[in-house]
Amino acid sequence: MSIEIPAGLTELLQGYTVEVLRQRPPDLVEFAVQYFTRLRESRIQDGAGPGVAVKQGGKGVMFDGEPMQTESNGDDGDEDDDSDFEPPPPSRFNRRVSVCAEAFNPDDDEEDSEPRVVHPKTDEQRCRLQESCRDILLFKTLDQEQLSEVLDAMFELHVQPQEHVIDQGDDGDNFYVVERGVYDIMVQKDGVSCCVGKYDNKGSFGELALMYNTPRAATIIATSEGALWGLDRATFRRLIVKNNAKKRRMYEAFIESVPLLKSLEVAERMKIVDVLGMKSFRDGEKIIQQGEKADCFYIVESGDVKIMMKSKTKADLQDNVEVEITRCTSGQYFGELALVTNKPRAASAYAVGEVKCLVIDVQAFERLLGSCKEIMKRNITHYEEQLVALFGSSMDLRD
Ligand code: 1OR
Ligand code: 1OR
Repeated sequence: MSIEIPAGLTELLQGYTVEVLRQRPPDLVEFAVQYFTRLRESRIQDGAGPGVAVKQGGKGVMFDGEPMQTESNGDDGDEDDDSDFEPPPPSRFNRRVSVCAEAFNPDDDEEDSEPRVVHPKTDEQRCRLQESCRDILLFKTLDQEQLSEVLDAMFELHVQPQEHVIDQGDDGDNFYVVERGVYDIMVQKDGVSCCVGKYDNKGSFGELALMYNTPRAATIIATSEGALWGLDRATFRRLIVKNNAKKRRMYEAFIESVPLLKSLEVAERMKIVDVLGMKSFRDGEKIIQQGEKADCFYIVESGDVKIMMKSKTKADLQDNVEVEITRCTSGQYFGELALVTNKPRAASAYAVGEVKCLVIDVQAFERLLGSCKEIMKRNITHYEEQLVALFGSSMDLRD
């Protein structure tokens, strides 16, 4: 008996498998529905007859990539593929109609020939944009050229109190950087909407749906008048997602070796890599200031970090004397205490020699490091013991 494999079956299943491996969707069946629906649509559009409407591209079978914003440029059908072009201003929070399992081969350079999205800006706008993006971790690992492409593509938006910038469950259209304003993060659980955090005049959101092709995971509501910078989905995927593939290669081995993260699954560790930023510090540079509000967490990649605390004794306080309490070296973390306790930074941190740190913002910390918190809390208990030993006081670091 011989079994005949229908023509195209292998490529068809291979295409789906490659996409699953690339995008790691949470629900394989749901993803299959999206993938094959998109495949059928692209076949109809191409006027292709029966067969497999997938394109052999780069290192795998790929869907045709999503067209960039030219799509909405209906009457302007003859753009030159290599030239920069100015897309029409994006409609305000226009929602995408459907989630599609668009392919992205991060190692494929083909997309470099796609037209760039450019929203012209005045010098004053550019200054504000640069200032808003200074601490955006997702941009920290881009090279100069990629960063300027991102900044060129960003567009300004103004929001009013109670305006929903993102609604949970929608498809992802843009990534947003906060210039000013306060935004509540609402997550619906069992039909009840809870505020799980906020962006207070800084930060960024909306990366998850664009990175993983998933519905929006939270609702973001402006609680004040505010200003945002948006980055369209196509540019985000072309530059940030491509860069994430590089980040995974660079940090995979290191992240695997970090004791704190040992208890996580590989996929969870990779999600940390996707959102982390890298910061370098010169010898003696202050990384954390005791008493300040905290918005991120650090893992030492190389170099040493000195943790210094202002002494509790009255005489020392007057002189503002800082005492070295410990050092962190490669693979160790610091800056978790304020995030776990919701208190100001308990100590200052300084670079000893050249230091490189991986940085994770507070929202990603909350979202991704939940299962590591127990380990951190155990270690915080040691801080408290040491505090008593060093200063003879039993200040409770958690209050
Ligand atoms: P997005 O594209 O899914 C909503 O659209 C955005 O809210 C999301 O990307 C994140 O950028 C942002 N869980 C999920 N998304 C969050 C969260 C969050 N916080 C901010 N966003 N959690 C809160 C962590 C403080 C976990 C809640 C269970
Ligand atoms: P943070 O967010 O409060 C300062 O910012 C960081 O220093 C803190 O998180 C910890 O990660 C780190 N007490 C308080 N903070 C400490 C301590 C510490 N050690 C490291 N950090 N100790 C007791 C105080 C005398 C421990 C001494 C070994």
